[in-house]
Amino acid sequence: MTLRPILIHPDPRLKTAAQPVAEITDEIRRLADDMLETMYDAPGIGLAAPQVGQLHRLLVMDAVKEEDAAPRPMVLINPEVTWASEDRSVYEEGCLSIPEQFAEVERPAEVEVRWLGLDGETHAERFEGLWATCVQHEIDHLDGRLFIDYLKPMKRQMITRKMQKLKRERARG
Ligand code: K1U
Ligand code: ZN
Repeated sequence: MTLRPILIHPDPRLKTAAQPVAEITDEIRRLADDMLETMYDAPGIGLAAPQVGQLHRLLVMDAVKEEDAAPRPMVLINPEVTWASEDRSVYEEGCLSIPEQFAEVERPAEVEVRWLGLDGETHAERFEGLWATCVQHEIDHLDGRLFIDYLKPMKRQMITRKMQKLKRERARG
């Protein structure tokens, strides 16, 4: 397994809708393994393929909160939200592509999602709490949408400028 560099906003690949995965190949299996390792290393609770520069509809997540609970690494290929609750919840979101910036985002409190697993089977599950927030945040990445797109333009612009500065500093070393 290999750690993959995470793209930092602004980057055109983070604004591009990803393509469905047509076949589960060794390349896709390797990408999923690398993304899980990259997510745990970051650390994060989710990661979408465009964040590592791969425009495939694939995401990984593990939103287990309890420190002593067993991890639950999940790989979702071609995920689709099939139902969303009318109830909404607000969570202070972060993003590994927008380091150290957090903002409240309102989303459906519960969603049902259908996806293809690495086993080639179709899976479906209802998510709530942090899992629901995370899976919606990651599916947004697959559609080229970032959590800052839900914010007022001034706040979004302020965060984007901070990220441009961060990228300039990182490039200088
Ligand atoms: O997609 C990403 O950039 C990953 C992102 C997912 C996410 C976080 C919060 C709400 C919705 C989606 C992160 O994982 S940011 C890091 C983070 O939230 C975290 C890191 C360590 C422990 C707990 C949380
Ligand atoms: Zn993100």
